[in-house]
Amino acid sequence: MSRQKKIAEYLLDTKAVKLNFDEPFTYASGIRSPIYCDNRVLISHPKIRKGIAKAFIDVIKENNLEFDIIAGVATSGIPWAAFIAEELEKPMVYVRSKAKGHGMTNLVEGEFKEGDKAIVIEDLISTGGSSLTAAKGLKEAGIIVNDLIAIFTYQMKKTEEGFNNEKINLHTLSDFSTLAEKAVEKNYLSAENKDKVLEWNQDPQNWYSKHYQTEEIKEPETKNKVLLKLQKVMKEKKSNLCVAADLTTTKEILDLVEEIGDKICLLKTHIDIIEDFTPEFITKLQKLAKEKNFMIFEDRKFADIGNTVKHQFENGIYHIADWADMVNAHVLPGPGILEGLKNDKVALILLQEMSSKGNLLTPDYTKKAQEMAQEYSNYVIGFIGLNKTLKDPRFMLMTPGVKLEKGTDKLGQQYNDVESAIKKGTDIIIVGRGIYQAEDPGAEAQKYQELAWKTYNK
Ligand code: 5FU
Repeated sequence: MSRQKKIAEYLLDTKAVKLNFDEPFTYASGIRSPIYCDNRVLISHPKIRKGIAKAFIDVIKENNLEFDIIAGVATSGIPWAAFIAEELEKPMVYVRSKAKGHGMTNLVEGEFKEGDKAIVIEDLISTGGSSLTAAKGLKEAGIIVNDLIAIFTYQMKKTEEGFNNEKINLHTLSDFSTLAEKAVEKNYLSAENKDKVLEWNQDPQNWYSKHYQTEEIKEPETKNKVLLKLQKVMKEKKSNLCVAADLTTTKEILDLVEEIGDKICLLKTHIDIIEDFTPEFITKLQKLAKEKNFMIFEDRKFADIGNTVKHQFENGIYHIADWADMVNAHVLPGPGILEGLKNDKVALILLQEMSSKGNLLTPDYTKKAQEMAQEYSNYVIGFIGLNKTLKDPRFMLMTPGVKLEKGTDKLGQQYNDVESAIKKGTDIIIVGRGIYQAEDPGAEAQKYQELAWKTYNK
């Protein structure tokens, strides 16, 4: 068996790499993928560990790679670098792909001399970005880097280009296409799905929508009135921006709306986080909505049985049904929740996906939410989600977790940038902290509005 295949077998047998076409994985970036790789588990298998370390050494020997030191990329490359350095009785260093945020900011740890040649050891190449950052760190420290060896590569298009630009030879012990072949041989993957899986690395951003699109539905004869109004407002204001006004006093919210009201099609509220709520607040908000021509979306995320949500929607102190243009709901409780929220004036948005890390809304759940929306299309006008997997003009996709730059917060929120969110097919971006925490929320909202509308209409 070739080395590439043998290593692929190790990866599959230890479940370091998992393939799943039917229920793709979601990366931290929100990208959906049929492959998930966590090579860190490999170090727990002594025999396999030995086999992999030997494969690294074979690559070094077969290619007559010249070097003085072995450099592991922190953290996952470190154990492999250690096994190799130990076996070859050579010095070892390790290198961070980012400088430490505090204290001494050594990128390279261990002893070396300027002009030393290093072979860089890595466990996985996805885009190659972090490996190249590490290699650049070594070069900046005066170390010569000509070769990098990794256990596995996703064989993405831009990887090769990156390595060529840095003039570094990339050697890998195995790769995505060999692994897919081996997975078919071992019945982990059907031959039928292999080609679809292999398409992923050509266009990871759009792979999911391509394969999970349900049938495209033509323009329906009638549409929900709230949806028609929303589409009209969007066109009139050239805005597909929804601002999440997650502030906790009525004054702060009303002040914010004064500043950003002209730039948005939709204002999203969490009415139950307001400390000084009074019915007058609603009157003022509705007046502003009329003056500034935007609609109101109460992000209540109902999630109970029909009878309870009906009370939560219509009664209590908030009387949401009297003032919101739209509200949203989880489909977890089943169709009863949609029955409880049926309303001719207030439209419904269903959660098909969430932006938070580790959420449990699987592709299968998404599909069920879409089926329920189709069944209740008189009331349901859209989804909260990240990927337009249902192309049906009766529904709009609204995406939260958007900022000018990708990132995360400390409580699991995951941000996409405006362009990536819209490229995944969203109709409306929802922005909270990116706008209301800005120094000048009005100016910031304008930036988001212009960028989102331009990208949406490209
Ligand atoms: F359904 C969802 C979701 O999946 N993610 C979200 O972030 C809703 N949200 C809401 O969007 C959340 O409750 C906030 O009101 C808003 C995002 O705010 P941020 O400040 O832009 O993170």
